[in-house]
Amino acid sequence: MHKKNHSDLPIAFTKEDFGQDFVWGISTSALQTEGSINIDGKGLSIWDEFTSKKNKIHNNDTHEVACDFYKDYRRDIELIKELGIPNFRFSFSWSRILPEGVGAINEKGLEFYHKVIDYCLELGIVPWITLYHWDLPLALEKKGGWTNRDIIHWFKEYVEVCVNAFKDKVKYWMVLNEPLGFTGAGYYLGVHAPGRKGFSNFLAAMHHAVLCQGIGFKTIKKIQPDAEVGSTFSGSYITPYSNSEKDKSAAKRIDALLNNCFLEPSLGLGYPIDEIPFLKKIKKYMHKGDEELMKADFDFIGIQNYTREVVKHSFFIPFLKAKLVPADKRKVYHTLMNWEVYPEAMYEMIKKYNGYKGIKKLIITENGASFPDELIGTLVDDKDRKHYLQLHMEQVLQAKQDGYSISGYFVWSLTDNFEWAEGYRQRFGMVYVDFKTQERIIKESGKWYRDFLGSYL
Ligand code: IFM
Repeated sequence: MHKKNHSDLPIAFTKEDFGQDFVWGISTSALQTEGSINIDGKGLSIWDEFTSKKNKIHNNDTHEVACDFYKDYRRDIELIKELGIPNFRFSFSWSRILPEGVGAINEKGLEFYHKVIDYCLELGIVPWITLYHWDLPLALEKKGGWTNRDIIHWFKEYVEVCVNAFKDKVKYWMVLNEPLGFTGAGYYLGVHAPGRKGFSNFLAAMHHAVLCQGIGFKTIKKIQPDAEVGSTFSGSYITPYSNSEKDKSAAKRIDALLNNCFLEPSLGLGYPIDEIPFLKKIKKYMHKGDEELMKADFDFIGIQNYTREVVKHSFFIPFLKAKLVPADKRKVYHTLMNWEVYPEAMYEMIKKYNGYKGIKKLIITENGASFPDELIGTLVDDKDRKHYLQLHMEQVLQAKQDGYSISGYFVWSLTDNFEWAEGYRQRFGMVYVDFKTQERIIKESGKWYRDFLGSYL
């Protein structure tokens, strides 16, 4: 990792600069934090099976305990309170609520989320719920998972159960977390659960995820018309490696694939087939009336930006003819994930999504960084992360001051947690977790965020 030479930056902005109504928060997910993967009636998820296989996860780490949030959710909600963060975004585990994905409800699962939400509300913290953050019930994967069109019925049933159970307590719902992530890594590259590969799996999964976005939105609104419903998308700023026409057109294709494929159909724009012609193969999975089902008049769109990607033409990559040039190869400052630290990407993404007419409200639902944190005595002096967050928030503010609409910002993440195939080596938290003892230590970045937010709670 190239070191950035930064001292403590005197930041030139305050929370007030973002305006009274700006939403500040922190994000986590069920699978990455809860642990307790098969107790109290929970069914297995695709990740429970995937992590039990050898050499799928760095160091063969598993999420069996993770942050032990299931057993001690109070500890982390109290930390949110201590940090003065007014909004907490977390997800429900589908297989904790419906162990077989459909059918019998596990009352203990619902009871757990009632306790979590009640405790948030008691401490004055607003819960923001993601319905699907990558942990499909294993029973459904056995029937084809996201590649089986029946998922539109399974998902609808799950959404109905959740919204009926929590409509009196939850106002903010997000349908999916980063659909490109779970379809791309899980069904195309095979590096995430369920470990399937191939282009047809990917296209089928993509189309069904897009349908679920639309159906999920409409289902929530039908049950709870006054809910604020959104969905979240990964958004990386894309630039060409050189000024050559080939690199420029490769960058356009990657931009369409990474940033537009899941969002544009929900806005009624269909798939970006003009930009990526091979996407027309997705029509094979489309039924009459799907264009309408895919639409969702979201109240807000969540953008999850971490970096930019630099794209080069590549003759050898099938269909796309494009590849990403990793940050270390470009010798630029990067995080432990090998993601370039490029704060202007945040500005560019806000600008890009402001260009869509159909977007009503834009919120940064994730931004954060993994660095090799060191616990020295009782201190984790994570200057790099603090600096990263400040620079990105500065870009959010700049975009807002330049007239782009942007209404909120959530940090990923509260605690260090299970970073999917990377296991525990990637620490994104503002709170350090000793995974042997479950001890928590607020990092310097967390203390800075607390001071920045002031006395919200
Ligand atoms: O940890 C993930 C999260 O689950 C989805 N967005 C990106 C984060 C960092 O990789």
